[in-house]
Amino acid sequence: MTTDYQMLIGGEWRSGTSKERLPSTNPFDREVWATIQQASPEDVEQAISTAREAFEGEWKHTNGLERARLMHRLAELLEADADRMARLETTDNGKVIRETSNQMRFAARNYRFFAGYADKLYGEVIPLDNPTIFDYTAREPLGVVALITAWNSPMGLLANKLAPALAAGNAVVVKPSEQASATTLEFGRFVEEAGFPAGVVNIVTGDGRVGEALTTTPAVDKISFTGSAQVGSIIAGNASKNLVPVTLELGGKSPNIVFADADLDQAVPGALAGIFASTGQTCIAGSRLLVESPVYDEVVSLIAERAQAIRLGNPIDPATEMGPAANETQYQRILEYIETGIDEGARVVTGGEPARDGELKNGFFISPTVFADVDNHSTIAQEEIFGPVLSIIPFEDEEQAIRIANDTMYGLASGLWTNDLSRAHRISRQVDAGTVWVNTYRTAAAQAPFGGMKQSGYGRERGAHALQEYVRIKNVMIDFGAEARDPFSIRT
Ligand code: TXE
Repeated sequence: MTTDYQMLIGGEWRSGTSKERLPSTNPFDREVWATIQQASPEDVEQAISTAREAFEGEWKHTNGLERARLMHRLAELLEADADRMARLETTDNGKVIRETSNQMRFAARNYRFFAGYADKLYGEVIPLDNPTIFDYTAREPLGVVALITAWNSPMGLLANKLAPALAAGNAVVVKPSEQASATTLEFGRFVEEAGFPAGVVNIVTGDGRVGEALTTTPAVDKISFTGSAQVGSIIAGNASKNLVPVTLELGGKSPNIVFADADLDQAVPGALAGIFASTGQTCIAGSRLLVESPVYDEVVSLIAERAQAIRLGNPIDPATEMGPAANETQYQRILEYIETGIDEGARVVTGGEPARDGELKNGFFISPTVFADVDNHSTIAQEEIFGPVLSIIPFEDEEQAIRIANDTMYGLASGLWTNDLSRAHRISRQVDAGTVWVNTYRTAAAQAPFGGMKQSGYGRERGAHALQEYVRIKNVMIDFGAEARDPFSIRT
């Protein structure tokens, strides 16, 4: 029996007016287990206009303390149901349960973090040259915000956007990826149960056409998107026609740099976490491993040995370490990149093919793949594969490491393994990446800002900086001097 999910528009669960449905496939067994609605342009328009009504109505007058209370309640509901939600997400996108379980709790943590800001959106009092003018700033919500997410971490990506958007007092229309919409829709139930006014959070589903309808209209005040650089660029182009501001969290080709002085007992698991966690389907994947020549051979063989020992299996089993690719398109795409790597002359150290043994036979499984002696200018070192495929690249010294690290169009994350404190500081400042991890990788915190440089996007998520993406600044000047002014000269 398949579940037929509906959409949340204006506080009501509805089918789409087009009657079109899209299947949700479990990537472990390729069974269609649910269907989602393909929203029509009219459905999207309706969602935007109910969000507008909700914003202009009750929500605009809901104070920060009440918004915080609702957000804490939302976090509580998610925490209480985290195990079920994790199983659902694992069924939908194939991420291993140990990862989705943590992600649910981390998502809840983010709602709590931003709830703390809801009643602390202070402005500033600014002293001017003119002592009779009282000047202050106010941070106001933008209005209606469109939030578009990808399939790899639906609930995590949503929290990055929805938590600061609600804390700042906006109403939203959410569109999850057509490849994994279930948890976002279930989360809509928590929104209702928490007591948010109807229409503050709307959820529409469907493919890129729905995203397009949401991002080509002047009726939204802001767009926040996580997905590919290609679609990010289309959205920024469309939004620019209406001068709608955009926050973009796009892909990466992140360098993970191992120096010869590093503690390899930490660096090797760090490198594995960077590329094989979540089957490499994360924007922060450390997909290029740069290794200093004195330890190059040792690191290559340690990584190969550990990669071969990774336990592939049903992602719903807590013992499984790596699950399948999330969908057929992604599976084919990863295999094509592996072919390209081989054709371009990189050395396959391990993997390089689908994994089909035993219970893996029906899933989109690919063996953990390690390429060594990769040329940084080759396709597999430049393009985001979004799969369990590591490119290892040797380097001779710091200067060359930085040059290689920065030689891609992306700039999302980076890792650095060294016991030399000065070098850690030096390199951290020279790498073009929104996040630098030193002696750790894939570590996240609600308080720390996250986002890209170069074609990895712009704007920041998480941390206090994220609030800035969802407010507008107003400056107010009040003249309390009694004197009449010269109307023909600017007053300073
Ligand atoms: O992403 P898309 P896909 C990268 C990764 C992956 C590739 C493709 O390399 O292999 O992107 O994944 C909506 N206007 N990342 O195809 O197409 C779409 O419905 C507006 C990196 O899933 O970018 C979905 O909700 N919206 C990334 C969302 O955009 C449109 C995470 C993302 O889809 C649209 C995922 C349009 N014209 C993939 N077309 C990361 N930053 O972590 C599609 N969408």
